[in-house]
Amino acid sequence: MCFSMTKTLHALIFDVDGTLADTERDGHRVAFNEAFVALGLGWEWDVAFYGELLAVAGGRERLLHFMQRHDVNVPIGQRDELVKTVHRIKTEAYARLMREGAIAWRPGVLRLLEEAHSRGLTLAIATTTTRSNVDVLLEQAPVEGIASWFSTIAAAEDFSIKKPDPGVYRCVLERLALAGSECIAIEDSQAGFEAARAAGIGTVVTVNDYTRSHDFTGALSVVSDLGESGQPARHVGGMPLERDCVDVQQLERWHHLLR
Ligand code: XBP
Ligand code: MG
Repeated sequence: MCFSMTKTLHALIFDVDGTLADTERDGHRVAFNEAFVALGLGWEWDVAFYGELLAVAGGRERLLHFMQRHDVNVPIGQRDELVKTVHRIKTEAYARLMREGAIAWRPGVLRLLEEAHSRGLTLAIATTTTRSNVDVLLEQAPVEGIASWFSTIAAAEDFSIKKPDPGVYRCVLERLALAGSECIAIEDSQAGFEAARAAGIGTVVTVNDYTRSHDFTGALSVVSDLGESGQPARHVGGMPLERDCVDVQQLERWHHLLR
């Protein structure tokens, strides 16, 4: 008889921005631009330029980086205060955009969450965004009570250094009392993938327009999205996709093959 020490898959840990929904281009970017207008700053971040700024995780950090790298007429001593003001207005604008239904959930996310929840897998969120942004997204989900499905949500307020630092994933693992090897992370960006990997968590990546050129070497699998019935996911890299959609059985198989 053969005994093995293979670990069971216990939890799925989801990133938010770019993974649950394409919030960056039509959500965060638009909200920043609204704040710039409200404050008469005369700045506008277009879609391509915002893609470059996404190299810096976190809205406040991104804005400070922008001011440091570009010829903006704001004295250095006033920048931290301006970042706070812009971010407050931006966060309000983001919530309004979400309530207006500006952003749809990405294909297959709600399907996979429903399946995983019904099969008793632990669900969690690990994001660098502000907690209220997560709450408003979950409130707007077309599935009642979805927020209660998540055993823990770690957001910007819960750790000090943002992705690719593994702090947010370590925070989730500690709260769940699980090892990285018992979980799979679902991410969309290189920074997110590196954060999960550094916490010892195998990662499935769903790329988007901002992240498809990122380096995901070492990810369990890289796919176009999680796939819906009639709208199959496309395999991009890593372990092969053996069905039309990324479902719990496929995740368990990738997780098993990793060990
Ligand atoms: C993505 C981010 C976020 C948002 C902005 O995080 O970098 O910071 O762009 O949100 P993730 P805030 O993909 O890890 O969810 O302005 O609230 O920081
Ligand atoms: Mg992301």
